Amino acid sequence: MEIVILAVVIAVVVIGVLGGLIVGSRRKRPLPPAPPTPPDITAPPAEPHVGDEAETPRDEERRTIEEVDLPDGPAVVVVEEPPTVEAPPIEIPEPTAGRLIRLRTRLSRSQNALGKGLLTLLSREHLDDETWEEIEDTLLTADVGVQPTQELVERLRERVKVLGTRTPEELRALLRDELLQLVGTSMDRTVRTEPETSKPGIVMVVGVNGTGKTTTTGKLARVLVADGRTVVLGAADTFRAAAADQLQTWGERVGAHTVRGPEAGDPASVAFDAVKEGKEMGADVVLIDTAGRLHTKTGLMDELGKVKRVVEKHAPLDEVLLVLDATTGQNGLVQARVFAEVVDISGIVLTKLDGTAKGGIVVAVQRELGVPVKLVGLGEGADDLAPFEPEAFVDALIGD
Ligand SMILES: Nc1nc2c(ncn2[C@@H]2O[C@H](COP(=O)(O)OP(=O)(O)OP(=O)(O)O)[C@@H](O)[C@H]2O)c(=O)[nH]1
Ligand SMILES: [Mg+2]
Repeated sequence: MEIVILAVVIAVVVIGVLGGLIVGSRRKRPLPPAPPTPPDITAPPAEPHVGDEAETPRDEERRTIEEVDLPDGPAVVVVEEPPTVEAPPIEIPEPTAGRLIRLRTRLSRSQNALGKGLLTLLSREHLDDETWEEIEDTLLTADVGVQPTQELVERLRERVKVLGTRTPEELRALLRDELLQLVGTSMDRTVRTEPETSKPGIVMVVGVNGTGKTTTTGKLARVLVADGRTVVLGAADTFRAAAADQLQTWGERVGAHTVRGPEAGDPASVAFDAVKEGKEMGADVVLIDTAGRLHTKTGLMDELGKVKRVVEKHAPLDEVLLVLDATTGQNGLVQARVFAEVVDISGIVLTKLDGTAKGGIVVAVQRELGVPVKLVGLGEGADDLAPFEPEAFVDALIGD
């Protein structure tokens, strides 16, 4: 009997020691981060992340079955390491040459609606009045505008008649030629940013809200930096603090300094200071982002006129870029006219051409303002702003 009791005692001790060893070896694992106190019951269950424990750590305090939460109880909250804040590295933007060619697939909507549509219609065996009307409709739907559409159709009719029988290659060449003539190849489309001995190049960016002014200013800064220029940004949109932050973020990415003023401050004085600092720093170019809306009752146009006049106390503006959202089509033209009356626009930036089938707006807006499209926005990416090249644009429209 005593032997039996002794054997049982020995067995218990051995099991105990072994169990202790196993638990002890598990304890060597690093402790999971402490859960926050108290747990937020309203919070949704934490999503598992890569590297998370698939099960509850074994070495947490043992709980009796009554204490264990049912599945709908508070979830185990895993506290993630706070991100360490580091200064972002300065980015090297992509070279600007050939960007429109690189981004040509972004014009696919316009290509399908305009280029391919026209080629298909022109390839019909009999080009009767009805077909010519369809060609006209295609151009109008793509926002080419009434006058340019009529001109194009007239010229095409004439040339097709002279041509007689037509091969697809001949038709493509004909259409390319006519579209190119409509877009225009003789205008100077360089964005004038050349610094002079005593002053940086000064560019002001204007347009109604949401068209893409700040984004364009940021992208343009990258274009210039890629070309080896030094840039100062002027945050003359004082309508909301976030606007200056947005611009500054763009600047920081390429190491460009941003001059900003107090929220709801005077935009003209911020613009003035930006040029002053640009001069003092010996920067090559100062880019001034403006507001599409204002705090004051003064009209936006009066305010922009004032910004321009105040900046011109330093030196004349080299470039006033009007940013137009291509997706707003003909409505954009009405705005464009108003801006053109107040500040002498020297170039147009057509943004969001990636999101529309209305690529014909390039033609319409140039006609309307007599000012060339100099840059086109083809996406939200940092380097999705391209110098406008008529040949590359028309080639993208009619496809390879
Ligand atoms: N798809 C696409 N989106 C663009 C393009 N350009 C700008 N955007 C987007 O348009 C939105 C508005 O751009 P912003 O630059 O803030 O416009 P803004 O004119 O400065 O607006 P306000 O400061 O409110 O007057 C942003 O979400 C941009 O990412 C473009 O070329 N393509
Ligand atoms: Mg803005």
